[in-house]
Amino acid sequence: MTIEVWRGDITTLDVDAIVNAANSSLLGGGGVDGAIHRAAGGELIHECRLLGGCKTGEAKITQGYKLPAKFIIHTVGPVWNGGVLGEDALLASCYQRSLEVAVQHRIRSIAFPAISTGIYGFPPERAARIAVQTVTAFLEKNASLERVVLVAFDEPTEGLYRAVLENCHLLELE
Ligand code: AR6
Repeated sequence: MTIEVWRGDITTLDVDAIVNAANSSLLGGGGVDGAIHRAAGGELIHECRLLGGCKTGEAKITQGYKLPAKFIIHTVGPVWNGGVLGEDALLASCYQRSLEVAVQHRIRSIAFPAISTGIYGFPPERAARIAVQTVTAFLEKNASLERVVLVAFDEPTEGLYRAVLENCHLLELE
């Protein structure tokens, strides 16, 4: 199985689950979080209120409501602080925990936004490497996932993902 890269609005994707780059309140916000809440409709916030928030690096699941996706996995990325507060490990944990929650719910296809690289200020290339490494390592040990899509909202992010994935393949060949 290979990781796919796709550019566009994650809320339109017909996959079992999309991942939301949320904040610890899980009560909505800007960026992709705002887009997901708008597209899913008002019922989502009611279910989110029952979850009691979410810690950075953790993940919680809800229904997808009006989205094509059946589920939303809400994860909370780290705010970039120069890299001295364990941001790399926390971002890796977002991908890892989201994938674990997906497998627990028998999800076979999942799409991720570029967690933390917007409002939370994580350097995009560093984030792309962590995303690809963490997803690749997870897929090597879990056969139940059939499709993982890394969603880029803009062209530079798409280019970063493609370059990082290309490097992975080159490393494998060495
Ligand atoms: N589809 C796919 N990707 C998107 C979309 C979309 N519709 N909209 C934005 N992106 P951000 P963060 C990309 O800021 O950095 C919220 O207020 C965007 O270009 O959404 O983790 C939360 O409530 C960027 O590449 O999330 C938190 O408070 C990526 O999604 C805070 O922002 C992540 O950008 C989380 O900040």
